[in-house]
Amino acid sequence: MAYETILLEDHDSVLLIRLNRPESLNAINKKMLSELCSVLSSADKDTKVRVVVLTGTDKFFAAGADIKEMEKKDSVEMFLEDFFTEEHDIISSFRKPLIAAVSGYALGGGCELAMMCDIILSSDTAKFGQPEINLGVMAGIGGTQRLPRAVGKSKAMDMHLSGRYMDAHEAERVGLVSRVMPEKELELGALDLARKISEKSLLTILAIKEAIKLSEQTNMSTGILFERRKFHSLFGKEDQKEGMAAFIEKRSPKFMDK
Ligand code: DAK
Repeated sequence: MAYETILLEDHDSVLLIRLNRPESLNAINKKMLSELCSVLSSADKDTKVRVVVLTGTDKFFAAGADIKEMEKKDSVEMFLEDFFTEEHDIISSFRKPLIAAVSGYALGGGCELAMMCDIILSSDTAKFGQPEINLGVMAGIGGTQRLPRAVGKSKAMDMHLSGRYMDAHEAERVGLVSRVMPEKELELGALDLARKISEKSLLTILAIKEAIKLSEQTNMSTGILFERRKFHSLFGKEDQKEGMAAFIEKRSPKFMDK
Protein backbone atom coordinates (compact mmCIF):
# COMPACT_ATOMS: atom_id res chain seq x y z
CA MET A 1 0.00 0.00 0.00
CA ALA A 2 1.33 3.46 -0.89
CA TYR A 3 1.37 6.20 1.72
CA GLU A 4 1.51 9.95 1.23
CA THR A 5 3.80 10.94 4.08
CA ILE A 6 5.93 7.90 4.86
CA LEU A 7 7.95 5.35 2.89
CA LEU A 8 8.31 1.72 3.89
CA GLU A 9 11.29 -0.55 3.33
CA ASP A 10 11.07 -4.24 3.99
CA HIS A 11 14.36 -5.66 5.35
CA ASP A 12 13.08 -9.20 6.08
CA SER A 13 12.28 -9.24 9.78
CA VAL A 14 12.95 -5.50 10.08
CA LEU A 15 10.56 -2.86 8.80
CA LEU A 16 12.06 0.55 8.11
CA ILE A 17 9.66 3.49 8.14
CA ARG A 18 10.95 6.72 6.64
CA LEU A 19 9.15 9.97 7.40
CA ASN A 20 8.70 11.64 4.04
CA ARG A 21 7.55 15.25 3.90
CA PRO A 22 10.83 16.81 2.76
CA GLU A 23 9.18 20.09 1.70
CA SER A 24 8.51 20.85 5.37
CA LEU A 25 11.52 19.06 6.95
CA ASN A 26 9.19 16.16 7.84
CA ALA A 27 6.84 18.33 9.88
CA ILE A 28 4.41 15.94 11.49
CA ASN A 29 0.82 16.48 10.39
CA LYS A 30 -2.34 14.50 11.14
CA LYS A 31 -1.93 12.46 7.97
CA MET A 32 1.63 11.45 8.83
CA LEU A 33 0.68 10.39 12.34
CA SER A 34 -2.32 8.47 11.12
CA GLU A 35 -0.27 6.67 8.44
CA LEU A 36 2.46 5.91 10.96
CA CYS A 37 -0.10 4.52 13.41
CA SER A 38 -1.76 2.41 10.75
CA VAL A 39 1.61 0.87 9.78
CA LEU A 40 2.60 0.27 13.40
CA SER A 41 -0.75 -1.36 14.20
CA SER A 42 -0.28 -3.78 11.28
CA ALA A 43 3.39 -4.37 12.14
CA ASP A 44 2.45 -5.32 15.70
CA LYS A 45 0.25 -8.12 14.33
CA ASP A 46 2.52 -9.12 11.45
CA THR A 47 4.54 -12.15 12.57
CA LYS A 48 7.18 -11.44 9.92
CA VAL A 49 8.05 -8.05 11.45
CA ARG A 50 10.13 -8.30 14.64
CA VAL A 51 11.70 -4.84 14.91
CA VAL A 52 10.84 -1.46 13.41
CA VAL A 53 13.29 1.33 12.56
CA LEU A 54 11.88 4.85 12.27
CA THR A 55 13.99 7.40 10.44
CA GLY A 56 13.99 10.55 8.32
CA THR A 57 16.74 11.94 6.10
CA ASP A 58 20.34 12.90 6.83
CA LYS A 59 19.29 16.51 7.45
CA PHE A 60 16.03 16.12 9.37
CA PHE A 61 14.29 13.46 11.37
CA ALA A 62 11.31 15.77 11.92
CA ALA A 63 11.23 19.54 12.58
CA GLY A 64 8.20 19.25 14.84
CA ALA A 65 4.46 19.13 14.51
CA ASP A 66 3.21 20.94 11.41
CA ILE A 67 2.93 24.57 12.50
CA LYS A 68 0.99 25.49 9.36
CA GLU A 69 -1.64 22.84 10.15
CA MET A 70 -1.99 23.99 13.78
CA GLU A 71 -1.68 27.75 13.41
CA LYS A 72 -5.40 28.58 13.03
CA LYS A 73 -6.77 26.08 15.55
CA ASP A 74 -8.36 27.30 18.75
CA SER A 75 -8.29 25.57 22.11
CA VAL A 76 -11.87 24.26 21.78
CA GLU A 77 -11.03 22.56 18.47
CA MET A 78 -7.82 21.14 19.91
CA PHE A 79 -9.69 19.81 22.93
CA LEU A 80 -12.65 18.37 21.02
CA GLU A 81 -10.46 16.80 18.34
CA ASP A 82 -8.27 15.55 21.20
CA PHE A 83 -5.35 16.38 18.93
CA PHE A 84 -2.70 13.62 18.90
CA THR A 85 -4.02 11.65 21.92
CA GLU A 86 -5.01 8.49 20.08
CA GLU A 87 -1.84 8.56 17.98
CA HIS A 88 0.34 9.02 21.06
CA ASP A 89 -1.30 6.01 22.67
CA ILE A 90 -0.89 3.79 19.60
CA ILE A 91 2.80 4.63 19.18
CA SER A 92 3.66 4.35 22.85
CA SER A 93 1.87 1.02 23.23
CA PHE A 94 3.59 -0.62 20.22
CA ARG A 95 4.82 -3.95 21.59
CA LYS A 96 7.85 -4.70 19.41
CA PRO A 97 11.16 -2.81 19.58
CA LEU A 98 11.01 0.57 17.88
CA ILE A 99 14.36 2.14 17.06
CA ALA A 100 14.61 5.82 16.11
CA ALA A 101 17.53 6.59 13.81
CA VAL A 102 17.86 10.35 14.11
CA SER A 103 19.95 12.60 11.91
CA GLY A 104 19.60 16.38 11.63
CA TYR A 105 16.70 18.12 13.32
CA ALA A 106 14.52 16.33 15.87
CA LEU A 107 12.55 19.26 17.23
CA GLY A 108 9.32 19.62 19.17
CA GLY A 109 7.01 16.77 18.16
CA GLY A 110 9.99 15.26 16.28
CA CYS A 111 12.01 15.02 19.48
CA GLU A 112 8.92 13.69 21.27
CA LEU A 113 8.37 11.08 18.56
CA ALA A 114 11.99 9.92 18.90
CA MET A 115 11.55 9.70 22.68
CA MET A 116 8.48 7.49 22.22
CA CYS A 117 10.79 4.96 20.58
CA ASP A 118 12.66 2.39 22.65
CA ILE A 119 16.18 3.19 21.49
CA ILE A 120 17.45 6.37 19.87
CA LEU A 121 20.49 6.05 17.63
CA SER A 122 21.86 9.38 16.55
CA SER A 123 24.06 10.62 13.76
CA ASP A 124 26.78 13.08 14.71
CA THR A 125 24.73 15.86 13.07
CA ALA A 126 21.54 15.33 15.07
CA LYS A 127 20.02 18.23 16.98
CA PHE A 128 17.38 17.62 19.60
CA GLY A 129 15.16 20.38 20.92
CA GLN A 130 11.82 21.43 22.37
CA PRO A 131 11.57 24.93 20.91
CA GLU A 132 7.77 25.24 21.22
CA ILE A 133 8.23 28.10 23.67
CA ASN A 134 9.37 30.25 20.72
CA LEU A 135 5.93 29.72 19.18
CA GLY A 136 4.10 30.71 22.36
CA VAL A 137 3.19 27.12 23.19
CA MET A 138 4.70 24.17 24.98
CA ALA A 139 5.35 20.51 24.27
CA GLY A 140 2.14 18.49 23.97
CA ILE A 141 3.02 14.94 23.09
CA GLY A 142 5.10 13.85 26.06
CA GLY A 143 8.10 16.19 25.97
CA THR A 144 7.71 17.61 29.47
CA GLN A 145 7.47 14.07 30.87
CA ARG A 146 9.91 12.01 28.80
CA LEU A 147 12.74 14.55 28.47
CA PRO A 148 13.30 15.01 32.25
CA ARG A 149 13.22 11.23 32.71
CA ALA A 150 15.83 10.90 29.96
CA VAL A 151 18.17 13.79 30.73
CA GLY A 152 17.24 15.00 34.24
CA LYS A 153 15.20 17.98 35.38
CA SER A 154 17.78 20.71 34.94
CA LYS A 155 18.62 19.98 31.30
CA ALA A 156 14.95 19.37 30.47
CA MET A 157 13.96 22.73 32.00
CA ASP A 158 16.85 24.39 30.15
CA MET A 159 15.76 22.96 26.80
CA HIS A 160 12.02 23.57 27.20
CA LEU A 161 12.40 27.06 28.68
CA SER A 162 15.18 28.41 26.44
CA GLY A 163 14.31 26.41 23.32
CA ARG A 164 17.99 25.59 22.80
CA TYR A 165 19.07 22.52 20.84
CA MET A 166 21.15 19.68 22.25
CA ASP A 167 23.74 18.20 19.89
CA ALA A 168 24.37 14.49 19.42
CA HIS A 169 27.37 14.29 21.73
CA GLU A 170 25.63 16.03 24.60
CA ALA A 171 22.60 13.80 23.96
CA GLU A 172 24.75 10.69 24.23
CA ARG A 173 26.57 11.98 27.32
CA VAL A 174 23.31 12.54 29.19
CA GLY A 175 21.62 9.35 28.02
CA LEU A 176 19.00 10.67 25.61
CA VAL A 177 20.52 8.54 22.84
CA SER A 178 22.26 5.21 23.11
CA ARG A 179 24.94 5.66 20.41
CA VAL A 180 26.26 8.30 18.04
CA MET A 181 27.43 7.32 14.56
CA PRO A 182 28.73 9.19 11.53
CA GLU A 183 25.82 10.47 9.44
CA LYS A 184 26.51 8.13 6.52
CA GLU A 185 26.61 5.06 8.78
CA LEU A 186 23.46 5.72 10.79
CA GLU A 187 20.94 3.83 8.71
CA LEU A 188 23.09 0.74 8.30
CA GLY A 189 23.94 0.92 11.99
CA ALA A 190 20.25 1.03 12.90
CA LEU A 191 19.41 -1.85 10.56
CA ASP A 192 22.29 -3.85 11.95
CA LEU A 193 21.12 -3.34 15.54
CA ALA A 194 17.53 -4.14 14.52
CA ARG A 195 18.67 -7.35 12.81
CA LYS A 196 20.65 -8.43 15.87
CA ILE A 197 17.62 -7.90 18.08
CA SER A 198 15.35 -9.69 15.60
CA GLU A 199 17.45 -12.86 15.92
CA LYS A 200 16.49 -13.24 19.59
CA SER A 201 13.36 -14.97 20.80
CA LEU A 202 10.35 -12.72 20.26
CA LEU A 203 8.93 -13.91 23.59
CA THR A 204 12.00 -12.60 25.40
CA ILE A 205 12.11 -9.39 23.36
CA LEU A 206 8.50 -8.59 24.28
CA ALA A 207 9.02 -9.47 27.95
CA ILE A 208 12.08 -7.20 28.23
CA LYS A 209 10.33 -4.29 26.53
CA GLU A 210 7.28 -4.66 28.77
CA ALA A 211 9.40 -4.76 31.93
CA ILE A 212 11.54 -1.75 30.99
CA LYS A 213 8.48 0.26 29.95
CA LEU A 214 6.88 -0.54 33.29
CA SER A 215 9.93 0.95 35.04
CA GLU A 216 8.82 4.35 33.70
CA GLN A 217 5.45 4.01 35.44
CA THR A 218 5.91 2.13 38.66
CA ASN A 219 7.86 1.93 41.91
CA MET A 220 10.97 -0.25 42.28
CA SER A 221 9.44 -3.13 44.27
CA THR A 222 6.46 -3.54 41.91
CA GLY A 223 8.80 -3.36 38.92
CA ILE A 224 11.17 -5.93 40.35
CA LEU A 225 8.30 -8.28 41.20
CA PHE A 226 6.98 -7.92 37.64
CA GLU A 227 10.46 -8.59 36.24
CA ARG A 228 10.89 -11.70 38.41
CA ARG A 229 7.50 -13.13 37.39
CA LYS A 230 8.33 -12.49 33.71
CA PHE A 231 11.69 -14.18 34.25
CA HIS A 232 10.01 -17.20 35.89
CA SER A 233 7.48 -17.44 33.07
CA LEU A 234 10.25 -17.63 30.43
CA PHE A 235 11.29 -20.96 31.95
CA GLY A 236 8.03 -22.38 30.63
CA LYS A 237 9.13 -21.66 27.06
CA GLU A 238 11.05 -23.81 24.59
CA ASP A 239 13.26 -20.84 23.72
CA GLN A 240 14.75 -20.85 27.23
CA LYS A 241 15.63 -24.55 26.87
CA GLU A 242 17.10 -23.92 23.43
CA GLY A 243 19.08 -20.82 24.50
CA MET A 244 20.68 -22.52 27.47
CA ALA A 245 21.29 -25.82 25.63
CA ALA A 246 22.96 -23.91 22.77
CA PHE A 247 25.28 -22.18 25.23
CA ILE A 248 26.30 -25.47 26.81
CA GLU A 249 26.72 -27.18 23.41
CA LYS A 250 28.78 -24.21 22.15
CA ARG A 251 26.51 -23.43 19.18
CA SER A 252 24.20 -20.59 18.11
CA PRO A 253 20.64 -20.87 19.40
CA LYS A 254 17.73 -21.41 17.02
CA PHE A 255 14.80 -19.62 18.61
CA MET A 256 11.31 -20.66 17.51
CA ASP A 257 9.26 -18.13 19.52
CA LYS A 258 7.78 -20.96 21.51
N1 DAK B 1 5.93 22.95 10.59
C1 DAK B 1 5.63 23.34 9.32
N2 DAK B 1 6.57 23.69 8.41
C2 DAK B 1 7.86 23.62 8.80
C3 DAK B 1 8.25 23.21 10.10
C4 DAK B 1 7.21 22.86 11.02
N3 DAK B 1 7.45 22.44 12.25
N4 DAK B 1 9.59 23.27 10.17
C5 DAK B 1 10.03 23.68 8.95
N5 DAK B 1 8.98 23.89 8.13
C6 DAK B 1 9.03 24.34 6.73
C7 DAK B 1 9.39 25.82 6.63
O1 DAK B 1 8.25 26.61 6.83
C8 DAK B 1 9.91 25.89 5.22
O2 DAK B 1 8.81 25.89 4.35
P1 DAK B 1 8.73 26.96 3.10
O3 DAK B 1 8.95 28.28 3.70
O4 DAK B 1 9.87 26.52 2.21
O5 DAK B 1 7.38 26.73 2.53
C9 DAK B 1 10.62 24.57 5.04
O6 DAK B 1 10.07 23.69 6.05
C10 DAK B 1 12.12 24.67 5.27
O7 DAK B 1 12.31 25.27 6.55
P2 DAK B 1 13.31 26.51 6.78
O8 DAK B 1 13.40 27.36 5.56
O9 DAK B 1 12.90 27.15 8.04
O10 DAK B 1 14.69 25.72 6.96
P3 DAK B 1 15.98 26.19 7.74
O11 DAK B 1 17.04 25.18 7.42
O12 DAK B 1 16.25 27.63 7.54
O13 DAK B 1 15.61 26.02 9.30
C11 DAK B 1 14.66 24.84 11.21
C12 DAK B 1 15.39 24.72 9.84
C13 DAK B 1 14.32 23.42 11.66
C14 DAK B 1 15.64 25.46 12.23
C15 DAK B 1 13.40 25.73 11.08
O14 DAK B 1 12.64 25.23 9.95
C16 DAK B 1 12.54 25.71 12.29
O15 DAK B 1 12.82 26.37 13.27
N6 DAK B 1 11.40 24.96 12.21
C17 DAK B 1 10.42 24.93 13.27
C18 DAK B 1 10.94 24.14 14.45
C19 DAK B 1 9.91 24.13 15.56
O16 DAK B 1 9.54 25.19 16.11
N7 DAK B 1 9.42 22.93 15.93
C20 DAK B 1 8.39 22.80 16.92
C21 DAK B 1 7.04 22.83 16.24
S1 DAK B 1 5.67 22.87 17.39
C22 DAK B 1 0.15 18.66 20.38
C23 DAK B 1 1.22 17.90 20.63
C24 DAK B 1 2.45 18.24 20.14
C25 DAK B 1 2.65 19.39 19.41
C26 DAK B 1 1.56 20.14 19.13
C27 DAK B 1 0.31 19.79 19.63
N8 DAK B 1 -1.11 18.33 20.94
C28 DAK B 1 -1.25 17.21 21.82
C29 DAK B 1 -2.24 19.08 20.71
C30 DAK B 1 3.96 19.72 18.94
C31 DAK B 1 4.27 20.98 18.59
C32 DAK B 1 5.49 21.25 17.84
O17 DAK B 1 6.27 20.40 17.54
